[in-house]
Amino acid sequence: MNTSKRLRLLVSAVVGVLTAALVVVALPAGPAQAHGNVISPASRNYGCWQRWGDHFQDPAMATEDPMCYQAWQADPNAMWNWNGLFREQVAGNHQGAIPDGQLCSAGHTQSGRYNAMDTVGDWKATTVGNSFTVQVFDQALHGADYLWVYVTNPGFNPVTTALKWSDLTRVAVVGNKPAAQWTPVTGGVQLNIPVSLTGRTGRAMVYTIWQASHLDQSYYWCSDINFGGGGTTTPPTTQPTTPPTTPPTTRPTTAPTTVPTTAPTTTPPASGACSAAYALSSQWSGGYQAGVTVTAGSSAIKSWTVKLTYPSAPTIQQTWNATATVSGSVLTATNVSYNGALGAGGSTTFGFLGSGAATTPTVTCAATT
Ligand SMILES: [Cu+2]
Repeated sequence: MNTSKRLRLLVSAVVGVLTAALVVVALPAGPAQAHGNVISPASRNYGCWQRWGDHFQDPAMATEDPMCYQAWQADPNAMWNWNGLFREQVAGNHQGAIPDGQLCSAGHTQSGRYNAMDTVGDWKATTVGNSFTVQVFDQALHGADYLWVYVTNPGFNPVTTALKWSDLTRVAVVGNKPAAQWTPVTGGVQLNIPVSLTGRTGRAMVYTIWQASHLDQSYYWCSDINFGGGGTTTPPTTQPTTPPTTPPTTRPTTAPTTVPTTAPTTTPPASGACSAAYALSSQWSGGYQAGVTVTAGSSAIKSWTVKLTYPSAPTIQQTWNATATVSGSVLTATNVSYNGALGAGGSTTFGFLGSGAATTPTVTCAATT
């Protein structure tokens, strides 16, 4: 993924965090949230989030991208939590855990949050050659015990047919791969898995299983592809823009779901250096997740420090994309090696998990130039 794309994703992520504020989701007990997805060829929910996350209430989605539209209506959290499509305690028995017809929702995982991923229809497909690359993004540096990549068999048509295990042939296997052996990218690490087939044309699906290394946590993603007849596809950097050629087989019958929004607490740039915006991403009984967007002022910066001042001392369990310390009621977060330098007006995000009830901090940002 190139830099401008990734920047666009970051911007989308920011919008996602802001618009997802106040959406209360039930999270499983455990030390960490799920963090990862197949970004190319984009999985169904990652692709929807990528294409529509920054304007998800645009009515054009209903006609331009009807499968994403039905999915957003079914549960917007399937997109805001684009990195959480996983199951736990499967013990390697993926086929036993996930029934036919439910492969794209990981067997209705997370209380059915991702069920709309199973909807049969004309999902946007990424055009690939017979040799292409599956790009897995690991936001949480879990690494992998293994990754398996499947492609549907010739003749399978995802536009009309629900996916079954018997439709799939495994075409790539990656063994144990600690995060340190993945490629560092903004916000995490990435692994490129080459796939090489012959004689394929037309629509198909890629099914990727990522067995993360930190727990018995297995991720499952459906990516729609269209074999364009070419030879090798270098990892695509743009999404297809062709609208669907047939109407969807199921039409949404309810009004679009509106995600509540709140304004973030924002401070103006301090002496032109940087500003920071706090947003609550989600909360549940006993904890919450929050994100902070750091934006450089009118000139580039080399590093940043954000201070979050709370009414009382916060308890922070985990932080990503920043190094954080708590002293009294102040959480001080500084950049990590890869996100300290920002161009003029550029931004980055960091996040954390907190214990207890979420309270809103006041935010300040300081930078070195
Ligand atoms: Cu995780």
